[in-house]
Amino acid sequence: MTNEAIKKFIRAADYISAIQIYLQDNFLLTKALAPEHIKPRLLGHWGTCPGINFTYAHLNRAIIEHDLNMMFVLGPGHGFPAIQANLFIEGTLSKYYPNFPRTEIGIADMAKHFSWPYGFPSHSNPEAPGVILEGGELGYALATAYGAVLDNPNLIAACLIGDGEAETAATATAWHLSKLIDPATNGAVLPILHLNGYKISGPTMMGRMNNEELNDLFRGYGYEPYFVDAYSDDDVHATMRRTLDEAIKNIYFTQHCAREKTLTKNPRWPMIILRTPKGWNSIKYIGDKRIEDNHYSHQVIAENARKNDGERAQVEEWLHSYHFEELFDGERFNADIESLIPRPDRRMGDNPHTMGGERAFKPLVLPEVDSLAYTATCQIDDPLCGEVSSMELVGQYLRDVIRANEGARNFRLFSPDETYSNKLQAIFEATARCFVWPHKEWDKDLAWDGRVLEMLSEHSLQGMMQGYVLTGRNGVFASYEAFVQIIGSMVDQYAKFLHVAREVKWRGDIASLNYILTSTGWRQEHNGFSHQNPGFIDDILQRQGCFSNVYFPADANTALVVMRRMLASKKEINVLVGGKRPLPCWRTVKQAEEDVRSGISIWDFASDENPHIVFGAAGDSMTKETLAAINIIHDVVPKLCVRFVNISSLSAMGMGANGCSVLPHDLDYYFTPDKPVVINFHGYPQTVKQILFDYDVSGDRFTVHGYEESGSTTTVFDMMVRNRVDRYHLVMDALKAAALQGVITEADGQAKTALFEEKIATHQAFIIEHGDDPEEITNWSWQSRL
Ligand SMILES: Cc1ncc(C[n+]2csc(CCOP(=O)(O)OP(=O)(O)O)c2C)c(N)n1
Ligand SMILES: [Mg+2]
Repeated sequence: MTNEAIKKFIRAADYISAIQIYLQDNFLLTKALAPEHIKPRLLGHWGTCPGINFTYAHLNRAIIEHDLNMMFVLGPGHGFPAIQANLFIEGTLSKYYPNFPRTEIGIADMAKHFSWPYGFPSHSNPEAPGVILEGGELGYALATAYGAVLDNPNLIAACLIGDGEAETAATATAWHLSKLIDPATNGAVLPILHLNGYKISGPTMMGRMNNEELNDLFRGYGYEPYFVDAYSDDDVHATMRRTLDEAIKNIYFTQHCAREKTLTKNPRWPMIILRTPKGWNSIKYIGDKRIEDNHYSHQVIAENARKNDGERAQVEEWLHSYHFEELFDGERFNADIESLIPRPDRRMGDNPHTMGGERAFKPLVLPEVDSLAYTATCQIDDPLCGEVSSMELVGQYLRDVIRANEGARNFRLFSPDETYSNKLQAIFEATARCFVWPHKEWDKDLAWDGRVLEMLSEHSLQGMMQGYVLTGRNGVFASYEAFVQIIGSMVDQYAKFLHVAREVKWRGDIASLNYILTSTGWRQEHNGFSHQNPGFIDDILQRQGCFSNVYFPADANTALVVMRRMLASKKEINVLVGGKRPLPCWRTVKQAEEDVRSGISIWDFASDENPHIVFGAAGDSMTKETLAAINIIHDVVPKLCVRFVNISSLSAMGMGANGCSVLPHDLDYYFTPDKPVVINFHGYPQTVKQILFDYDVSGDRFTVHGYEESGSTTTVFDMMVRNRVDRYHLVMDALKAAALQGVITEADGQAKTALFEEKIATHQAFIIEHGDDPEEITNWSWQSRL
C-alpha cells in the first residue's frame, strides 16, 4: 500500500465528509453547482474531519500490514461526517444499513440524510457501527478507550483526542490511566492527540505549546510521544506511516516482555501528537477571513453558499479539488482505495468488541446469595437479631462474583479510592487494586493485575466503566453518594447512548451500568454538610424510559438480592443506595426477593388490618426510623391501626423497577384509597412528590419527608430530626391522623404532640451536653405489638 493510495483514500473520505454537510443533490458534481443542490440548513462540523480521515486511512494501512485487532474511539464526535464517510468506504455502513449501498445511489442517500430530519444525527452516536461513545459532550474518549482494552489483551484502541477536548478535566485526568494497564493481561490504547490548533472560536492550549513542552508533559505522564507534523514534515504521510509502525512495534514489545515476565519497570506506552491545519485542504480564505488553519473552519464554512454566488463558487471549486470522479466511478472505488480496506472482521467500524451480543458480551456467572445472608431477622423479636452492614455483605458477594468469574476475566469494580471506606474490602480476599507504577513494600492490596480499579477521578472511572461495559464486560462503580454527582453529566450522556442503542437491532446485549451509592448522607454525621447529597438519584430518575432503576434495599439481605439482580440485568442503569454502617436486618432472602421483584410491599409484621394511616419508607435508615415510629405509636395510641409499606425501588416510570412499576390503579392496594399516607424517603422529598404526580394522588393525603438540605456535623439522630424524618416527627404525623379520624380527641392529640416536641427539644439539649445520641435512641430494637 503506497502513500499515494493513502492519499486517495483520504481524498475520497474528505469529499464524502464535505458533501454530507453541503449537498442535497448533484452529489458527484456532474453538473455545475446550483443553489438548489445545497441543503437549506447547513449543519455539521468540517474542521476536524480532514484530520480524522488522515488518521483513519493510516490506521487502515497499519491494520492490514500488521493484522491488527483495532477499534477506533473518536473524541471530537462532531466530526461524525468523517466517521460516516469511512464507514461508507469500508462497506460497514451498507452491511448494517443495506438501504445505503456502496453505490452512487448510496452516497447520495447517505449524504442527503446526514443531519437531516429523521436521518443521521450530526454527532457520532450508537446508530453508527463501531461507535461506543456518544459524541456530543467532549472529554470522555481516552478513558473509554482504556476501558475497552481492559482484559482484551489483543485489542488496540486507537483514540483520537481533540486539542480542545484535551482541555477538559475528564481528558486531563485520563492520561494517567496507562498506570492501570498491565501489558500482560490487557490490550493497549494508542492515543492520538490531534493538534489542529483550534476549538470553536479560539486557539487551544496545547496547540500553542511547542514540541519540547509537549514532549516534557507527556513523558512526565509516562508516555513516549511521537510527533507527526503536517506543517513541518517533508512528507507527513511517510512520517505517520513510520510512526505507526514504530508505535505498534513498541506496544507489541512491551506486551511481549510483560507476557514473558521480563518487563522489569513501568511500561512507557507510545502516543502520537499529530499537528494538522484545522479544515485542512479546504477553502483558504473567504474575502480576507482566514478559514483553513483557523477556527473559522470549525463548523460550516461558506455558510451562505446557497444564496451567495461567490461562496457557492468557492465551495464548488473546493469540492472539485478532490477529483472524486477519479476515485469512484459510480459503482466502485478505485483499486488503491480498495486496497486500504481491511478484511471484514478487521474493519474498525465492524470490530466485534464494539457490537455487544454474541460477538462480545460475556455475562457473569452469578453465585446465589443465600450462603452470605444474615439469618436472624429483627422482625420476629429474635433476641439474637443484630445489626449488619449492607456493604460488608455486598463486598463479600462481589468477592464471590470475582471468584466465580476468574477465568472469564469479565468483571471489575471501579471506585474513587473508597473500597475500604465503603466497607467493601472483602473483595480483597479474592483480588487486589490494580496499579502498575512502582509499589512500596508496605502497600496494601496492590497488584499489576487487580480487578479493582481505584483512582481519585470519578470521570476516569466512569469513562473506563463505559468502555468496559460497552465492549461486553461487567462492572460496578461504588462511590460515596454525595460525590458521584461529579459524573452526573457523563451518566446522562451514557443514558442517551443507551436509550438509542437499545433500539438498534444489530447492537447485541450488554451488561447494565451498575452503581453502589453508599457512605450515604444519613451517616455522614462526621463529615457533615458537604458529604450529604442524594441528588444523583434524581439524575437517574429523570431518565424517561424503562431502563434506569434506583434500588433502596431496606437491609443487608435485600442489598444482596439487589446486587445480584443488578448484575444479572442487561442494558439498564441501576443504582443501589445503601448504608455501610450496621443496621437491623428485617428480611429473609426469600422475602427480600419478593420485595425486590415487586418494588413495593406491605410488611405484615409491622402492619395492622384496616389501617388508619399508612407509613411508607424507602431506604435503610428511613425504614428503621419509620419502624421505630410505629413502635412508639403502638405505645402512645394503641388503637391507631398502622400499615407499613416498604418501597425498595423507583424508576422513571414510578414505584418499582425493571419496567414493572406499580400501575396507578394498584397504588390504592398499598396505600389504601383514602387514608393518610406518610412516606419517609432517603433522598429529596421532591423526588417522590414528582413520582406521585403521575399517580394523580391527592397532595392532602400524602406527606413526604426526606432530606431537606439540612445537614451538619452532628449526631445520627439529629440529622434525622433536622430533616423531619425522625421517629418523633413521624409520630406527630400519626397523632394528627388519629385526631382527624376520631381515634383520639383533638385535645389528646395536641397534648401528645406537645410531648414529642418537648422530646425533640430535650434531645437537642442532651446532644449539646453529651455529644452523642441517648441510649434510648441508639439501643432501639423492634418490639411487636402485644
Ligand atoms: C464538554 C463540552 N464542552 C463544550 C462543548 C462545545 N464544543 C463543541 S466542539 C468544541 C471545540 C472542540 O475542539 P477540539 O476538541 O479541538 O475539536 P476539533 O478542533 O477537532 O473540532 C466545543 C467547545 C462540548 N461539545 N462538550
Ligand atoms: Mg481542535
